[in-house]
Amino acid sequence: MRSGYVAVIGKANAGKSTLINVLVGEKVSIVSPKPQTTRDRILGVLTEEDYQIVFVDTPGIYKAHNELTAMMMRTTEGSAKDVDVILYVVDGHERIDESDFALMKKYRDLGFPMLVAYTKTDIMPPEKMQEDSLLFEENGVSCDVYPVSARKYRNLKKLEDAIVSLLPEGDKVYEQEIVSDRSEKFMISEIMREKILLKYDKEIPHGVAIVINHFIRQENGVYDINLDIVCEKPNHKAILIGKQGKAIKEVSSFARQDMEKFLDAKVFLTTYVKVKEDWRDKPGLIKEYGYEEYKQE
Ligand SMILES: Nc1nc2c(ncn2[C@@H]2O[C@H](COP(=O)(O)OP(=O)(O)O)[C@@H](O)[C@H]2O)c(=O)[nH]1
Ligand SMILES: [Mg+2]
Repeated sequence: MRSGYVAVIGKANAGKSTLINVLVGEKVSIVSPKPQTTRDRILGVLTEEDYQIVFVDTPGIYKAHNELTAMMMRTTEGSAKDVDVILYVVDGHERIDESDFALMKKYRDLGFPMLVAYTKTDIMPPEKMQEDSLLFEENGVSCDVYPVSARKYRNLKKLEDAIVSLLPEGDKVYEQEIVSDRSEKFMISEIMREKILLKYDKEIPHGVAIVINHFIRQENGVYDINLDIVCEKPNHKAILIGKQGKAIKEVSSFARQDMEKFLDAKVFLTTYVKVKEDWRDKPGLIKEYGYEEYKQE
């Protein structure tokens, strides 16, 4: 039996969370086309007969501009420390530049075995990959690069096998049926945030936190969920709600449908929009909304 932790690192939006969800086979981390979708360190666990891979999803790497994003960066840094393998994810359809290579080298130099997943190959011309492979050589990044597509399930088994070959011998850390270290309640708040990321633009989704007030399964099996959508400014609240509440109704309905799929049960969802001025710069509020910097014990 082989088992171990694999930190999934890369720039914002590279496709880290999508890749983990597909490899684990269940949604453990939300996904959107916007950077800063993932705010926490989230574990996604893949268990097979003779191996267990514990993927460590991270907020990724980008420039922090408030206390929340600064904390997210520290979480990415901290998560990359106590692992067995680093899986560096690059978005193949974007231009790969020096900063990518600098990051890859930085993580390689930490001394962990490293693999590169070169993802989104489904939306790029095949010749780009050849050009990029020269760039990898020129920049002295000599670790194995696996071209994959999470969306089209391309080459994933090869990547998985390569990861397993780098894991140490050892027993499982998690029980067979566990796919994440997070609670149902956490995933419910994340699903709400995902739908907000998909629907609203600019700073609005990045300034949103979700607070679950009630999460109760009634005797008839229906979940009664009541949550607050906390935003940063009164004008954000107006946009979130929309004309005659149209926008919030729509986004809540999308969220409810996904929650029902996730819980495999009917959901009765009520949402309220609240304002907490600039909460992303207030450590007390950041903590109250459930965000904590990951630190090794
Ligand atoms: N076409 C395509 N899009 C992808 C693939 N993987 C991720 N994406 C998209 O890339 C965006 C960012 O993905 P996400 O997993 O949230 O990136 P993260 O910030 O690195 O975790 C989302 O819109 C995904 O749907 C892929 O293999 N192919
Ligand atoms: Mg992510």
